[in-house]
Amino acid sequence: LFLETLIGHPKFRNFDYTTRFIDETPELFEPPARRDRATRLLTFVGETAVNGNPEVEGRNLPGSLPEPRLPRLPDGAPAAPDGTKQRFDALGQKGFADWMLAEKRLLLTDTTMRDAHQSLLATRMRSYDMLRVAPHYAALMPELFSLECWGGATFDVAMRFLKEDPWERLAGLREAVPNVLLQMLLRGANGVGYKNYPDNVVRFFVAQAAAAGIDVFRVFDSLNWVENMRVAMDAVAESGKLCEAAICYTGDLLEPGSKYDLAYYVSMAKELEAAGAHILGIKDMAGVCKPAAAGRLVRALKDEVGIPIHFHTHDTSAVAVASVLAAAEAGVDAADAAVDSMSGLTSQGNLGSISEALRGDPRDPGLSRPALRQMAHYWEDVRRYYLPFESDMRSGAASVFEHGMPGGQYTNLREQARSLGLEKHWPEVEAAYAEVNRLFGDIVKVTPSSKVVGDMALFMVSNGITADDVEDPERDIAFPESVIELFRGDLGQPYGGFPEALQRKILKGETPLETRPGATLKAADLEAERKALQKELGREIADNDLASYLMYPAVYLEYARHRRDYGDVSVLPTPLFFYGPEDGEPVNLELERGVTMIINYLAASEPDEEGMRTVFFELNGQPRAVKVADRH
Ligand code: 3PY
Ligand code: ZN
Repeated sequence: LFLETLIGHPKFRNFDYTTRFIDETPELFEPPARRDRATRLLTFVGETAVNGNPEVEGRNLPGSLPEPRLPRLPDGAPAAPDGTKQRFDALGQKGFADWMLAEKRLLLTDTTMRDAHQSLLATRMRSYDMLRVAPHYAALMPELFSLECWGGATFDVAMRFLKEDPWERLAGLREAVPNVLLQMLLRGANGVGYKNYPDNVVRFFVAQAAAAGIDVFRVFDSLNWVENMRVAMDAVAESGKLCEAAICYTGDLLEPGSKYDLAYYVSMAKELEAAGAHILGIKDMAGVCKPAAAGRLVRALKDEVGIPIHFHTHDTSAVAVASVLAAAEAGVDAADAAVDSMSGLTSQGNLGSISEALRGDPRDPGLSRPALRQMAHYWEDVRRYYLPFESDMRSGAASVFEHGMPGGQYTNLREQARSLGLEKHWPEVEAAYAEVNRLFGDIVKVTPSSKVVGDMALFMVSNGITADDVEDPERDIAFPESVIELFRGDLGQPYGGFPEALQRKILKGETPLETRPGATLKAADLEAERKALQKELGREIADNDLASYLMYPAVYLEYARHRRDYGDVSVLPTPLFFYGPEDGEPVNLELERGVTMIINYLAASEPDEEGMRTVFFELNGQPRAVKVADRH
């Protein structure tokens, strides 16, 4: 049958020609490491043609995917007019912070390339779609304060699921956007991971990120424990970049008797200022900072601290734009938003709408209306590629004021619940999340503490365990490992401490840590780690690779093996990467600047006795084939 398909194909009417090329391409049968770059990529494409990309298996798939509408670059306009990057380079840390304070405009950060897709699309946005539009940002949006484009969950997901190098993404963005500050989210002592790392690993990571192009580091701690932020904050300050230290907003400061009240936030903000922050972040990761609370908080902080303030919120309840406008009214210096078509729901408030709401106002952010519109078109088209990762949420939901789940966690936890067969029990999971928060003593919930609360909520719902059972000293419970670690102090100390009775029950006699974990974690021997990795992979290990490995050893090794076998798959357009090739639709790939190749998928054979299929392509007009194991 496959011969018929092949012979029938217009490109392959000459049968001699097709048989000869198999003899002429012995590299097909060589081990992956020795294959040339084109063959490795073709093997990956062949894999998706035969087996599909496991990342989208069993999910909703999009229909036809037209080319995205890229913004138009006006003829003769500068490619990158001076922006905040040039200003920062000229003024330095303190001078730049003073400029922010003096600036009338509301400065806006676009989170589309980090938090927006982390919160809407399970962090699956590929570098390809970011790098394509990056030069348009440089040309058309130089008035932005920053592009949040790195850190948070993107680091892990890039390697684990997208099989691409987060450092190459950053280098590409830096090169394409030389005029706007690039911003990342750093989880303090947890780096871009889910646990506390040794101090020297955190320092090493920050130094690499600064060298690779990050200008603004938003640093937070998942329990708002300033002690756990200092190492990262110092490392940022020493790197010469901007340290934006964030207080994580939780609960409702307007509610009488709230554990996290105005005095709490003001005191934490002063600690962060004294610890050397250049900018103060208000990180409302769940989107529970109501407009009136945002106004009150910003006014109080403007009175009490002397550094600029940057407000971050989520639109989970649909109130984000109102909160941003209230913060702007109260004098906040900068705020976060996402391009229209990537805003709303668990993402940030709408960049275009915030800009319009303030047009003509003294706080007008000064962004170009046509540029915003074109960006919205681009991301609208690109978003369709990621349909399999969309959550089922249709509207904002005020239930967030009860559970307080971070926007970046909501869709992930929902997905986890689905995989455990608990989709129908989602309202119970939300309720359990709120119960667990109460049991844990009303803690700050943001990565990784939010993950622990989520683990416990799923554990309770799937095992039918109630809050009373958890608190009952007579009832033995096999707590999830992450819960034991939290109560052991592995993530640090929560404000007000852990509830003692529950801590005793969870730790079963083990003594909890009360000091900063980084103070006792053994320093990593960086050069020994590098040597071991070099041996394992049989190649030189650069600082960036080492930093990835130190954050995620197993994920990095798996990624490195994928890269060795298939090459740099980030050059593949997203539809090809997720959904495989379309018959007779040549695809133009840019392997690196000036090096392109055109691949045209033709056909795949039936499996042979060993279950291998031969996949036939044209590569730059020449026939090529690769062998792929059929996994079905
Ligand atoms: C992250 O840490 O990834 C977050 O987005 C927290 O809000
Ligand atoms: Zn966020």
